[in-house]
Amino acid sequence: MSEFGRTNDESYLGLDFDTLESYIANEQQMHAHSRGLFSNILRRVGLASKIISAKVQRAGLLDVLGTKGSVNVQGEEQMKLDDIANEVMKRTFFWMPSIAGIASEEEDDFVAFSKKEGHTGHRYTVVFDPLDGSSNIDANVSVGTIFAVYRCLDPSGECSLNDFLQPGTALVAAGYVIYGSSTMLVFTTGHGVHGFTLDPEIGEFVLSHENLKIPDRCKCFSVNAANHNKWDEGTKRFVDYVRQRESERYQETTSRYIGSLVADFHRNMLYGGIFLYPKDISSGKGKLRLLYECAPLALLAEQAGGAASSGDQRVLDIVPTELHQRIPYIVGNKRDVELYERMYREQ
Ligand code: AHM
Repeated sequence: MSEFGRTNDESYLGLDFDTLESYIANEQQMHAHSRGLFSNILRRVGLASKIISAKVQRAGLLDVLGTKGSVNVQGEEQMKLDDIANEVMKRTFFWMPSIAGIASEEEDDFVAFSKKEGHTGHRYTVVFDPLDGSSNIDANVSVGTIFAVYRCLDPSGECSLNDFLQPGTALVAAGYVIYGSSTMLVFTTGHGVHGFTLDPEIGEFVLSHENLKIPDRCKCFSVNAANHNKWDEGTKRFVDYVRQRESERYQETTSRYIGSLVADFHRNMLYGGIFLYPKDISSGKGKLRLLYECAPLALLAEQAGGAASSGDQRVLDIVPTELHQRIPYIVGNKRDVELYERMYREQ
């Protein structure tokens, strides 16, 4: 019983906790000069993720699992869940006067929004992968949404490609939503990483992980081992070194790979570990996209005390040359990422 004569459960229901909304309000009060932009972006992302989460959970029932263009029993054309999530995210930001445009994994080109009448404030662009890992969805595997925010280079000008082709060091916010056994929103605005879990009973995101830090141990080792013969010698050496489990650091390491980036990243953030998607030596390219997958998660990793690298460069320093650019991606504990970089350089 608490001092109010309630059980712990009742205490939880008795508002002794922070919701996304109360957290945002507190943060805004603490920063007197805040114009509330991030507050609004986070509110909107919170709302969008509730909509996407509901769609993901009802995917089988809603009959949206088919591929685009396929027809359901009523003879209606089905929309892929990726496309639904993309529309939700696009419309989320379209209504915000401060957002100049978006770039999405599901759009060939960036989408510029027309200026809202009377809006004279600063303008931002948002990049996102609306439903990462969606090829796994038929098997009920966790999927996620990744997002990040850049400041427009010329706030009073038209939204252009260059507003998106900025390095991760220019990011002003980044985050992801994981649709798993529960739905969680995890984000950073450059002051630590905070995680909110959606309580379906009350329909609110509740602060569950304040100031997340990646534990300094390599519990989880995540790589698609079937690609072994496509890797460069440095990657092979690193992977073999970890798998031998001779060094003290890797004696308790276990192999974990879901094949859904947000889920792999989220687990490693909580347990400690390293995720690798190295380049394929025949194409010389990685698989994952710099702008809306690698850079946002790299900012979160660094804010949580970790690191992210392409092997020879810090991911946040890479200046994109195209919207859908792919890079080799190694992210996780700083010590493990640094060891990978050393072996990559020495090959
Ligand atoms: P996609 O853009 O085709 O959805 O691929 C992205 C996904 C990531 O979520 C995941 O980390 C990776 O592809 C897994 O790739 P693989 O199946 O080659 O291991």
